[in-house]
Amino acid sequence: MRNLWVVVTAAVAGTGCGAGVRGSDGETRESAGDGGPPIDGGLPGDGGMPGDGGMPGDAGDPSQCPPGQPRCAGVCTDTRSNRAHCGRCDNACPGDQTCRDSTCRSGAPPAGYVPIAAGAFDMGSPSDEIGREADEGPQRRVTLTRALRMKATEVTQTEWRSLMGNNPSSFSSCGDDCPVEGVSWWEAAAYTNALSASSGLPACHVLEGCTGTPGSGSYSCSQATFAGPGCSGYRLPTEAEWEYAARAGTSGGTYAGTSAVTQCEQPNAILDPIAWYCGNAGLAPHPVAAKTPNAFGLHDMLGNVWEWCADWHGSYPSGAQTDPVGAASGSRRASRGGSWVNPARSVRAADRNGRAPDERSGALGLRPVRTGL
Ligand SMILES: [Ca+2]
Ligand SMILES: [Ca+2]
Repeated sequence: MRNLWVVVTAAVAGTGCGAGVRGSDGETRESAGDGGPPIDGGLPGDGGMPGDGGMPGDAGDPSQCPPGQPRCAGVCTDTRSNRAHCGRCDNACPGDQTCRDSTCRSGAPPAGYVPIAAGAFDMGSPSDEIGREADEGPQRRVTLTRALRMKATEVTQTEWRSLMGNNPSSFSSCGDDCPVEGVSWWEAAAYTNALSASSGLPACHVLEGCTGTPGSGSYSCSQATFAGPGCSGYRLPTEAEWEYAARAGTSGGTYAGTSAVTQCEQPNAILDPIAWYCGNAGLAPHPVAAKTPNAFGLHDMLGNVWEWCADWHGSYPSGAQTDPVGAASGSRRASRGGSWVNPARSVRAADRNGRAPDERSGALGLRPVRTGL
């Protein structure tokens, strides 16, 4: 891992604007990162509503329950609102969730996260989009059936440190409000699991065979199982969720339009207001949230640092999909959005990159999501 990191760092230092390193998969490795603006500081844990907790009380004659109230653990239970038996007897709501209308729901929304309604969009890019690469197609209709909350900014160095106790960032001198980077996919997934644990929520990325400490530079695992977008804890977004969020209802190269140029040309009227990339970042990440957010209130979805997604990086199927979670297996994990070192062609909503899960880069960080509003 260390060797990989060194290689990546060297590549970043040596390539400069627009340059790339050809990866083993033939895709240009957009090896670098960039940074973003500041902060919402606080930990996302939502502290939570206590829920109704109480037992449903006994309904008198033990052989008779009111209509619509099954007997759970021997007690007639209104499963529409009982958080220990929500919707059915064997469904207990986790941590800070309550049961409303037979469904476990989040209590107070986590600070620093923005709501994103369920919906449908055209995922990928049309064949004539400027800067397009083959893995962005075929463009197809994707429906997301679950509302989400997504962190408004990349996870900052302060946020990582306060939860994980270290700072793996190679640009630590950038400051507390700069995005954490230098994290492998395993470490990004472990961070979201730690967030979930801090809120009493289940781990959404079940990691096995792990050694080392996340953020230490040597953490790695042998296997990860994704609990899927129905998981109630914090997690990495799927590629579909990430792109849906990045587009925020738009269909061009970026949420501010499509850049007419593909490299680091300056000025760039499309990218300069919204993204740190090779044309304006000075070969370094920047504090999060300094650039104009998209219509969902998300900063630095494009540029600053790449963001790990839950999916394996694989080929898109043709035909419409609902709640896709990517390829069933693979060797590289998806990352999205481009970074401080990348050219304009990589700083697009549809652009994809794949990296080995052990890879670390000063241009690669993360942004968690959580299902439900
Ligand atoms: Ca980013
Ligand atoms: Ca790409």
